[in-house]
Amino acid sequence: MRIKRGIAVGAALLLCGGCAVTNIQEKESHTGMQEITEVDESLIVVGFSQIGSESDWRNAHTRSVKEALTEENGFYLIFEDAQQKQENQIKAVRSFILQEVDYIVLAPIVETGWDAVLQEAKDAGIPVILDDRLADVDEELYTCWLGTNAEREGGDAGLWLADYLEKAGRDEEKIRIVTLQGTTGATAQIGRTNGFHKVLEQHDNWEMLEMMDGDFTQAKGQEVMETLLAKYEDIDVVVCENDNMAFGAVDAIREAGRTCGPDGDIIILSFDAVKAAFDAMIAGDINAVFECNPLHGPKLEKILNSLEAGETVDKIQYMEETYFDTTMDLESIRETRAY
Ligand code: GYE
Repeated sequence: MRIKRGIAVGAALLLCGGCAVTNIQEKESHTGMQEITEVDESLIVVGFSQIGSESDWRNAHTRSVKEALTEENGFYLIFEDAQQKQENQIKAVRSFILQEVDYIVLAPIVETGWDAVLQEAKDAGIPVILDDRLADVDEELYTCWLGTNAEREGGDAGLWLADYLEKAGRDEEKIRIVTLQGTTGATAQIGRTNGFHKVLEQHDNWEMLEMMDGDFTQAKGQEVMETLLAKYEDIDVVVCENDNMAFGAVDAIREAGRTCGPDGDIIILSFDAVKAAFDAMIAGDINAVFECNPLHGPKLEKILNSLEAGETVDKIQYMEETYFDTTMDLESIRETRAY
């Protein structure tokens, strides 16, 4: 167990005198005073830099991690929400290093820009677990990564579309597609775009009219869809790189007096499969959703316990995922969804 150095520790040591607590967490309070938190030495201290709360998926992910890394389970979790800003994540990681946490869990908003701060964590001897999205760094700089196979998800969406169009007798027809992309440079954006494009390239009659960044949020998804609807008269398919952008797209389509879903003019494909996406499929607004499982907490807990026991863990760990469309019994599946 590490002990913080510096002024704060001086104060903390005076505070706890000869007590058994040896791990001390400290942060600036709103008054500018330093708050000292005494952490039981048996707990594993984890600093988690979360991206933000941009989507239903993200909120489910946060809940899952918080529910797993509890004191009852042997953890002391320091949670930092970066409000969708990489600079806040870098600050959070640096503060975790200063606090001498046992492990850092980082969900990197985009893949680039992490070399320096992850090198600092390595130099401090703190293992880093990348969670959800990848960082484009030397693989020596992180212990392992847990997340989704976004490229496979994108490919599955493309294959589903090909099959759907064929069954509808539209496999020779010109198909005009637009994409509402996730945050540019994020693993989920890169993977889903690339995976879908691999299928698109095999279909000469499919045309990608335009791809626009909707930042994984409902508001931006709606705004971007409004722009695309004003620009292109004929749109056959909208690929939404997450559910919340799909909800925004559906609103924009409705407001423009257009229709979507299995009985409408525009096919909507989405990713995540949060509960509200089941409602949208049941309502006939979205055609198919490619699942991305946010319940990382239990797997993360397992990884941390293995590392703590000195075991090696798989460098790359994928979540299990499937897809759902309106031909399925969505009402009963929805009942079993945890998010
Ligand atoms: O699909 C989206 C979220 O990185 C897989 O981020 C994650 C994505 C998820 O905001 O809803």
